[in-house]
Amino acid sequence: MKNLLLLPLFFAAFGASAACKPVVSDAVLRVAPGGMGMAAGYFRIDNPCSSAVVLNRAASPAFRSVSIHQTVSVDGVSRMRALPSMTLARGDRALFAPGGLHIMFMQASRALPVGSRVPVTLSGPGWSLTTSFVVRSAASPD
Ligand SMILES: [Cu+2]
Repeated sequence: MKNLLLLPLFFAAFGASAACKPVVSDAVLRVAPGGMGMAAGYFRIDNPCSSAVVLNRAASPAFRSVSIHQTVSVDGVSRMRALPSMTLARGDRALFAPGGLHIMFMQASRALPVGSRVPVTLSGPGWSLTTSFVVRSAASPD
């Protein structure tokens, strides 16, 4: 009986270890119109871990170039710039959404029909996570 009571404590401790990963949800990939092989990735990322996590790499077998981008407004003109890394504080979350943070996909190596899924690996020091991104057209409202 004593051992059974200790089990949840063990898992709680394990969840807070260095192997803890952020959680990605609502991942979509919006393909730019015109067949230029470009797309933007949007999702929500939560850090349930007991320490900060750093995201500094994104990759996908469906694209030759993948990077973390941020859209910023400079003198009223919105521009995209590459973001070498982003840090999520303990318990924090970030939204990758149009007009802000996004994953920039370029040079698609295969067709990307709407509704299909593309694996994307996000990673940082000490963690790596592969998520299925659902392909949407850039014009779709959701
Ligand atoms: Cu971009």
